[in-house]
Amino acid sequence: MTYSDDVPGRARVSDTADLSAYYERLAEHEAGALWTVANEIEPWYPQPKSVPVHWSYERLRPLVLESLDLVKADDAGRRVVMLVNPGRKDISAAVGMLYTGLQIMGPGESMTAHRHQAAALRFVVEGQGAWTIVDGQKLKVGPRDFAITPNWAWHEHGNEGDDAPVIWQDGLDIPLVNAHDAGFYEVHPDLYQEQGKAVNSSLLTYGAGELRPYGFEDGWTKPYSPLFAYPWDQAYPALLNAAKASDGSPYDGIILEYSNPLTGGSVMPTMGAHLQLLRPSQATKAHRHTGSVVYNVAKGQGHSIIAGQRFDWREGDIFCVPSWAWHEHANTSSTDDAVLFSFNDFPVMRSLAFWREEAHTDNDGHQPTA
Ligand code: 1HN
Repeated sequence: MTYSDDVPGRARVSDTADLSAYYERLAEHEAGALWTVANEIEPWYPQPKSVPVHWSYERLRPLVLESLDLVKADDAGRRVVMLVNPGRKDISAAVGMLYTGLQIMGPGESMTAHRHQAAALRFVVEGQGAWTIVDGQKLKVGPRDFAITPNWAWHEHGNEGDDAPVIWQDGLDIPLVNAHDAGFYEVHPDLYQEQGKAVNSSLLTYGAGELRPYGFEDGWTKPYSPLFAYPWDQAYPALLNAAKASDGSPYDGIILEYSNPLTGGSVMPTMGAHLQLLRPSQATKAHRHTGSVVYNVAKGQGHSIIAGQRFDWREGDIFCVPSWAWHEHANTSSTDDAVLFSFNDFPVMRSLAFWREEAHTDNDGHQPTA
C-alpha cells in the first residue's frame, strides 16, 4: 500500500494566482474549496494528534501531595492533577477523547455532590478510607479497586481514613462529550446526597457473577452497569484463575473486561475497562486498533513499545496508547506477574462501527525499535 497523495482519487490541485484569489473570495462567504483540505480531513489511516506518553508516578506523586496544602478541596471542586497529552492541550485530553488525572483527598476530607454529562471511573492508587456515594449508594474502595460514576449520576466522595491521603486515578470522557457539544453540569441542591442504607449495595446485589437478581421489584433499566464497584480482591484472583486455564490473548496476555453483569457488555456506554496479567518474562505480540487506551500499572514492572518507542513502567505509572498505534507489552520480571489496569473508548468505536484491529505480521509479530 502506498500512501502518496499524488494519485488519481486524491486531491492534487496546484496553487495558481487565480485559485488563490478564488479561495479568498470563497472565504468572504464562510466557504472554502474542499480540495485544499480533503487529504488532511480524510487521511488514509488515523492521524491522532495524541502521542504516546508515559507519566512516572514516582515523579508525579510529590507534586500531587503538594496540592493538598496549596488548595482547599472545596475551592478546587476536585483536587486533581490532570495528565495532559502534549498534542491535546487544546482539549485537556490524556489521549484521544479521554481525560485522566490523579485526585488526592486528605484524611477526613469530603467533596460536595454534583453530576455531569461526562461519565467517570476511578482506579485507586494508594490510601485506605476512600468512599464515594454514587446515586445515593455509598461505596468503599481501597487500593487497586475500580469504580464507576456513570453519566448524570450524582456523586460525591471523601477519605474517612485518619492518617494518610487517598490518591486515585480519574478517567472521564469529557473531551468526547465536549466534541459533541453535549456537556451539562449541576451542583446538588443540598450539596450532599441522602445515602441508602447498605454500603456497597450494588456489589451486594449484582456482584455474584453469574447469579443475578431475579424478579426484584426495582429492576435495572439504565444504560450502564448496575454494579458500581469492582474490587481488586475479586478481579486479581479471577485473572490468576484464568491464567491457570488459558493462554489468553497473544497481544494482551490474560485480559479480562470489567463488564455489566446484566449484558456482558462494557461498564458504561462510552468507556470500557480491562485488567490484564502478564506472566513473568512474558512479551506480547504487537497489534493496533482504533480507539484510545489509558493504562495504570497496578502491579509489577515492565515496558511497552508504542509506535516504535519503548516506555519502561512500574507500579503506579500511567501511560497511553493513541488510536491505531502499534503496541506490545512485556513483563521484565522473571519471577513476578505484572498487572495492568486500563480504560478505553472502545464502546464508542464499536457502537459507531469505527472499530478496526490489525496484527503486526512482520518481524515475528514485534515492532522494530530504534
Ligand atoms: C469530576 O467530577 C471528578 O467527581 C473528577 O471526582 C475529575 C474532571 C473534570 C470534570 C469533572 C470527580 C473531573 C470531574
